[in-house]
Amino acid sequence: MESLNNCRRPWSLIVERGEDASGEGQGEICRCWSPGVSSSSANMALLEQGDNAPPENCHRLVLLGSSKVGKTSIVSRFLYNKFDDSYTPTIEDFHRKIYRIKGEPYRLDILDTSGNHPFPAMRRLSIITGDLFVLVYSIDNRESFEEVVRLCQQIRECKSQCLKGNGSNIPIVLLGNKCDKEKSRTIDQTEAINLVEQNENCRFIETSAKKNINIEESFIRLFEMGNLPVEMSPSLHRKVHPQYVGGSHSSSQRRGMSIRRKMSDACGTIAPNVRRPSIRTDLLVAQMRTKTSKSSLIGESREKCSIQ
Ligand SMILES: Nc1nc2c(ncn2[C@@H]2O[C@H](COP(=O)(O)OP(=O)(O)OP(=O)(O)O)[C@@H](O)[C@H]2O)c(=O)[nH]1
Ligand SMILES: [Mg+2]
Repeated sequence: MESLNNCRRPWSLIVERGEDASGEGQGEICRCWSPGVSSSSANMALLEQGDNAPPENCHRLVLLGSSKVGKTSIVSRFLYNKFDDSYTPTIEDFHRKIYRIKGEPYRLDILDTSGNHPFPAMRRLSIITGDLFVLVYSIDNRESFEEVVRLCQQIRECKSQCLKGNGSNIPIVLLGNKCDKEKSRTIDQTEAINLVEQNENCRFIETSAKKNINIEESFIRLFEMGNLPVEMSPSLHRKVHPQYVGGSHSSSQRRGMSIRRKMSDACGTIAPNVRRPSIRTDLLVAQMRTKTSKSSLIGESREKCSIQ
């Protein structure tokens, strides 16, 4: 991290966690710190706003798929615009991004699950608590495609039980990842298209986390399907340090921005050191949503949404 004294531009002093130091970072990263700005009540912390986001603005996105298909790499590309060639198995990773869009706070939680799913009950809990789903297979791995077929089915069944028939509306994007490995392709696009055609509110996109192909597009598509603001996408909001919402852009910064982003007041930050809510909290939230969705069938929903 740059030291305070060595830095020429005061607004660039704060390095957002996970920023790509190699310069590969996704366009402009906006630091809203400036010498005169303090964390006064007028300049309310973005993180606090996120904590107070109304339930309808809080969403959980869950990534599911076989091991090594690239789930973690997709999240890393989306949040940090980074890619790592090495492989570290995930047990479960939880990320939180807080936004302020058109003056309103939003919270996006991202649950990156394990492809090995050693605990089926955990996977079922992930499905119960998810609002939006990213199913990932690798275009060079047939078994991983068969797994997304099963997952699609499992999500629909599980959500239909919990939401009393509304499960088919849950937004799902199916990602055929590693499309940079065309020579090793074993899954034809038509197979994936057939699968999404059998499912309502389901879209298919081929991606490469490695080459950064269609990653942002996939998330934008998912946000649109879930009626979430598309400004949640990395190139459509300013990235700010967690503590600050205010601050201004330098004219050189504004020149580098896309017109769409100049027009938008949206900003967002990755919340540092966030812990996954406890299973009890997850279950309570799921139960609350079940109640809201079909208050007349509470008892039955509770019974059927059990974790097996
Ligand atoms: N060629 C290529 N390799 C990729 C791509 N995405 C991920 N990888 C590589 O594939 C391996 C597995 O990626 P991960 O993102 O860790 O896979 P995962 O699905 O999270 O795996 P689990 O955590 O075990 O479930 C890593 O070595 C990545 O570098 C891609 O788009 N193209
Ligand atoms: Mg992983």
